[in-house]
Amino acid sequence: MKIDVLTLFPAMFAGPLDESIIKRARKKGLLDLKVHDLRDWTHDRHRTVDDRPFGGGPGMLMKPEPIFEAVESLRREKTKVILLSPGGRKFSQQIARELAEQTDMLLVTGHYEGFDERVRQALADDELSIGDYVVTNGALPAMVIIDAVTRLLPGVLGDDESSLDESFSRDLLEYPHYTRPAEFRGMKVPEVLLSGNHAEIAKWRAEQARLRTKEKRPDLLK
Ligand code: 4FV
Repeated sequence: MKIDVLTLFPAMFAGPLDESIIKRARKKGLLDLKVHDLRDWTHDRHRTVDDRPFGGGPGMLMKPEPIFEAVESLRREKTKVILLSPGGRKFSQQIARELAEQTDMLLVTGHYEGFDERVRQALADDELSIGDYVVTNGALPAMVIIDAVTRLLPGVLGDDESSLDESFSRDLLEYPHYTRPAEFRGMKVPEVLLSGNHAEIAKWRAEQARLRTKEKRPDLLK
């Protein structure tokens, strides 16, 4: 998969996407990630990307021109242009699975009070929000989406890492997990997990996932 990111903070991407599973996916060529500085598509001495809102009001807005020029120069035939903003579809594991089918994405990240509306109208194929709260810019939302999608790409997770039986894979929270020691500070691992009876273990795990979801996230059961 090819992912391009348009941002005012390219340095924020150094680190989180250079470790562990994502680093390995990039090395194996399963993810071709490029981060682009929006200011590279400005032409004035101050490399201006923002301006005051028409009609007044607090803060600044992202100007359309640099974003249009950047997207039009980075976009390829199959590119899905995705805007990151609080007004977008609420990102979820289902959407992560959906995006993992794509071959080519361009993530446009915001800053200040957001985008000039014409960016949304004329450029965006989709708009995503990572949640109902406001962050300082779209870099972290973009990294969350890149991480959640990349780990679903075939060949990224090794055998010992699986996305099959995890939270939200069946709209249920995960069952409780335990590892050695079988007893820790008087806290024992449930007997069934030590029984070797895989049918019983599977039944217990399914029951636990359902109970835990009912208790903590009943909205998922609807
Ligand atoms: C956001 C979110 C988000 C809004 C103003 C950046 C900020 C500034 N993006 N999911 N929640 N963006 O808060 O995606 O432009």
